[in-house]
Amino acid sequence: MRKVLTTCIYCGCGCGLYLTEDKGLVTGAYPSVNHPVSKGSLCVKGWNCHEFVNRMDRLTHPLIKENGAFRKATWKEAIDLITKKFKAISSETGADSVAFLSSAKTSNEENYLMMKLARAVYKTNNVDHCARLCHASTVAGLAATFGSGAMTNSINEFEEADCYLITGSDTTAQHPLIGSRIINSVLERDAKLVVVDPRKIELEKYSTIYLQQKNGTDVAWINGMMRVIIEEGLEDKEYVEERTEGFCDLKKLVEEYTPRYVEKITTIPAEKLIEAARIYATTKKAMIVYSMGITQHTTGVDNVKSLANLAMLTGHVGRASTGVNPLRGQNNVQGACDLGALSNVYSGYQKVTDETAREKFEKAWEVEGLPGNIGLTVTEIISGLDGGKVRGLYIMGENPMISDPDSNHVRKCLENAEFLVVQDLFLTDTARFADVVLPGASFAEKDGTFTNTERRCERIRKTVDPPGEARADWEILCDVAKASGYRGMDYTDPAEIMEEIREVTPIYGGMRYDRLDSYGLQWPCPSLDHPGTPYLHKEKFAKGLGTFMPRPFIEPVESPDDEFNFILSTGRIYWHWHTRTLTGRTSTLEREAPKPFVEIHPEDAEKLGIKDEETVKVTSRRGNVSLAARITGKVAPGSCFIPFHYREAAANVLTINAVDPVAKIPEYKVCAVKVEKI
Ligand SMILES: Nc1nc2c(c(=O)[nH]1)N[C@H]1C(S)=C(S)[C@@H](COP(=O)(O)OP(=O)(O)OC[C@H]3O[C@@H](n4cnc5c(=O)[nH]c(N)nc54)[C@H](O)[C@@H]3O)O[C@H]1N2
Ligand SMILES: Nc1nc2c(c(=O)[nH]1)N[C@H]1C(S)=C(S)[C@@H](COP(=O)(O)OP(=O)(O)OC[C@H]3O[C@@H](n4cnc5c(=O)[nH]c(N)nc54)[C@H](O)[C@@H]3O)O[C@H]1N2
Ligand code: SF4
Ligand SMILES: [Mo]
Repeated sequence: MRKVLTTCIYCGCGCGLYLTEDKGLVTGAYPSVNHPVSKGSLCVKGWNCHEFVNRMDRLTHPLIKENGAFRKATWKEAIDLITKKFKAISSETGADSVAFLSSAKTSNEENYLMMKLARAVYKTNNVDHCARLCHASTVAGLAATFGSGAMTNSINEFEEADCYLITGSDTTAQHPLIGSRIINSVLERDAKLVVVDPRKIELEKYSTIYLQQKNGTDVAWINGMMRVIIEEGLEDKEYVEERTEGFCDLKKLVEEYTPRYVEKITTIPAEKLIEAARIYATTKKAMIVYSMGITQHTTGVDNVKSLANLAMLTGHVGRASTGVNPLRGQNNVQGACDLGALSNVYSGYQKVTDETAREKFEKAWEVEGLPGNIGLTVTEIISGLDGGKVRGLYIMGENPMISDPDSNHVRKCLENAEFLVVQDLFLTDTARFADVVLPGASFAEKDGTFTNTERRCERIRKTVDPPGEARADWEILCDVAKASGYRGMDYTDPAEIMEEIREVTPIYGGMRYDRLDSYGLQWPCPSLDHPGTPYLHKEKFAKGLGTFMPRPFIEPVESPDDEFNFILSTGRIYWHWHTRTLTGRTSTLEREAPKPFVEIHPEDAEKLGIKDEETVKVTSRRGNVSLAARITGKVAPGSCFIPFHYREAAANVLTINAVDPVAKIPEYKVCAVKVEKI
């Protein structure tokens, strides 16, 4: 059996694993022992990440829809049709009538090419991807306060921290190799663990103190903690003085957030808030860890800024085992952002609105007239299909029919799309609406790089050939560019694409393939002799002084009322991945979690006369789903939780398409529903 070192396709931990190959098939996966993240372990998804690769229902040929049905097509036919349509649309109604959705499942090189195709060939900044649904608020909030939107510290630094403040991250389920480091620290080194989450997650069992807030009230408790810290003189005065600006404004704003006032908004008992604030402020090496519970709100950017304020106030940024650590979700969502698959930036976060940056990319790509207007974001692109603002859409490796908010609205938009291309491994619910479907090669069938949550850019390696005529995304994108008349997208392999990325992207300047060979390098890595950067903002912040950005508490857009009297929150479980395209085709995972459910508190179940596992109907202003009730004390009375993995009872039928005004991220974590016995 051949063994090939590569990187896990699932979460942002970025574990290093070996795929085994026998007679042209991937037969298994097992962990690298020396890899700095996996260190000989994987979670259950990693151990089983090879299975979907071999499934018989992989897409193996391009498909073209004719009279409502798909037929097999040749690559030439499919690509000619795509370029003909895209060119016609863009010349008829302008460059911004076409749009591109890139993919955090694909490689850095592929994301770079997707944004190059949109910008250099089709002259539009309408290119975006699932980071918009995920950590867009982090990128905006941390860039404003610290000057860089990335996780400040590294995964191995979790092993040395004295305190963790975990909020809105179900760490053991969604980032298992980070979760296990936290548990080990608590059990073996007596580290303190503060958990703030509306739902009793696994880590609650290990916590020093647990605060259960009402969903969507984070700014209030964070401001409250800062008030306690200032009142008790626990702030790091020297740090605030030397390294930050705007403290007076912060002090003034948080004055109002007394523990009693915060209790009224959040339901967190005042004494608990005070105790938690003391623990975080007085430990030397304290790490803030957060994820979607903080970002997926109409106040997502405010939430992130507030956490950044808290960390600066206590001097917990710029040292090992401290910092503000947004755990990035998809295997390569960090990389997709770094490489510019976002509507406002080129690779390396160089702004499309900056004339110097535009000139630089015009020169590098040998084109003229790169657009300077910020493009449309994911939900704006999808909404734009209805009404014809967006007439042509090219989706690579995303499944918005299940993952975007308000599915009934999404369905209408996809139905009304004038011309839709979907490039995926499987015929997804989104692909069914496409005019052209292109078969991509999976992570096991191509070379490239992924960048994990700690900014580590690491290799993926081809282990087997793709099935049928499926091809690597980078090859397909190059062919589309060529057929569109552009000569500047011709590469022999991903290493050559990385050479171009290095030239135009300062933070990736030193990422040459031979240097990434064993376990990768962490950006910023500006030159070939640079060793990479484990933690950020060491002597000064990326932007010089860190800026306090105090924010007042604002209610979520939709709160419970007499009719829709429950708060619904949506998220994930350990066994499944997003729209279940991959994990639903993996027998062990599917066996453990085969069907959709809604978590309801025992008190509510009793009031409604609902028994465990009984089918119930959950309705919001946008639609309804029927699914099994799971009665559990994990959720608070008056709230319920549905994982969004299951197309059979898709949580997004219920969610609201309201977005943060700055980051444009949807409020997946709060909407109002009613729950009924059927
Ligand atoms: N098994 C598995 N792992 C995954 C994924 C997957 O699909 N499956 N997806 C990956 C991706 S892309 C991402 S982005 C990450 C997401 O990882 P997480 O963010 O950890 O996952 P979620 O389940 O979305 O939500 C996290 C927590 O937010 C809490 N929460 C809900 N509302 C609020 C609130 O108002 N405030 C606060 N503070 N917390 C709240 C929930 O109770 C939950 O515990 O996971 C990654 N890892
Ligand atoms: N209600 C609710 N909705 C949510 C969230 C939530 O918490 N609640 N979370 C949001 C978040 S954080 C995220 S990240 C999004 C995720 O939303 P999506 O990105 O839409 O979800 P995935 O299921 O990961 O879709 C990835 C697709 O890529 C395909 N794929 C895998 N590898 C490759 C490849 O190499 N090439 C190509 N071409 N395709 C490939 C897979 O088959 C799959 O169809 O969902 C969001 N939606
Ligand atoms: S922790 Fe994440 S990267 Fe590691 S094996 Fe599990 S899913 Fe893969
Ligand atoms: Mo995500």
